[in-house]
Amino acid sequence: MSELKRWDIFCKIVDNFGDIGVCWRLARQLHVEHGLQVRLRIDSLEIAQAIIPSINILENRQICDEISIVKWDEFADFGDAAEVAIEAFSCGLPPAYLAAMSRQKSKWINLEYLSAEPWVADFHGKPSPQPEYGLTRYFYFPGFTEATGGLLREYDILGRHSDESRNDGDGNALKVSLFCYPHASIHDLFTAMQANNHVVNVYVLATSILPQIADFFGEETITAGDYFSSGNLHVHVLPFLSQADYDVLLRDCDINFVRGEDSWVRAIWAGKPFIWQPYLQDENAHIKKLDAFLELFYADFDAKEVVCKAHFAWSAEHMPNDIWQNYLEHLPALKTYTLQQSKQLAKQSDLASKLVIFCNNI
Ligand code: TRH
Repeated sequence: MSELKRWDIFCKIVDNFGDIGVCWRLARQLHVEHGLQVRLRIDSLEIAQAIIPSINILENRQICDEISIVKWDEFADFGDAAEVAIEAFSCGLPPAYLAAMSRQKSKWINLEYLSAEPWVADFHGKPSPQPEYGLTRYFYFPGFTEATGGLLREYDILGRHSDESRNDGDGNALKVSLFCYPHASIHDLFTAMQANNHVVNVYVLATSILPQIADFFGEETITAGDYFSSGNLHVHVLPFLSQADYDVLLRDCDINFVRGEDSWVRAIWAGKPFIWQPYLQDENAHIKKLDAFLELFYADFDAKEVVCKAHFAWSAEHMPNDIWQNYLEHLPALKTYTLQQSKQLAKQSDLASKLVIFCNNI
């Protein structure tokens, strides 16, 4: 049980949905599984609404699913600081709030981005004194080993697998979900799928890739609910789902294309083969992240090269026919291996539980 009851999470939405996706998941888990009072301070309620549909964008203070949501802008009145302040992804805490933290002697955590790179274990938990405020800022690194801050995972995640299966006619057809960045070569992937022997149902989530999908099928625009087919490729355009419904889709598909941070972790918990596209970074830092993850996750997989080739091709904005075909040939073995890895990782303590212990100990 945590002695520290009041927690504030500060979230600045850089772009996309990863920042708020992670913060919302963490906020809910700290409340539901650890009984904490959580206040989530967000700079853009409009973008957050995609992840928290019950948000009223006109209300600066509100409660959604038992989490207090506060709009964070230059007019915000911070009042008292919480006992623990989580600064998500080095978003920077406002000076007025830091002054309140200083009076309150709050704990200050900087939640970092997830990476499987080995250096993470050395930096996780390191203090950085901030004499100006008489506080210490701690770096909290999520990660894939016990020496890191762990992965976000609800306590019952592996028990959520359902028997329900998405049925679109052909029971033998492969089911693939597609969530990727607009620079990915959807054209290559669809061309490979179209010509392949396997019938494929692709579930495209309505995001910024819709123009590329429209382009492939020679359409002006497309929208959620649309369906297109060509050769063995069948494309179903789905609306942007709730996090819970997206999890169901991931569990239900045979292969999941995921990206960024949170959908990547959810694909792991879904226990199904997946292809991860890291968020583009300067100096190819994202390729180092990809490499480190592939080395760690597929270390004991016989056909590791096949999976690596598919990942590197996808991140290099290609998906040649032969790479896709080869990937599919190893799908049964990959399915068994991915589930086994998912169960293995789930044996480690989860991020929220480790974070609570960490904060109570510093
Ligand atoms: O949106 P992202 O690309 O976010 C990225 C990364 O987090 C990256 O590390 C960060 O630097 C950058 O943003 C600013 O991908 P990610 O992390 O997978 O977040 C997507 C969230 O959206 C995740 O919580 C799952 C959720 N989601 C849904 O709820 N419904 C959907 O239909 C889909 C496709 C996603």
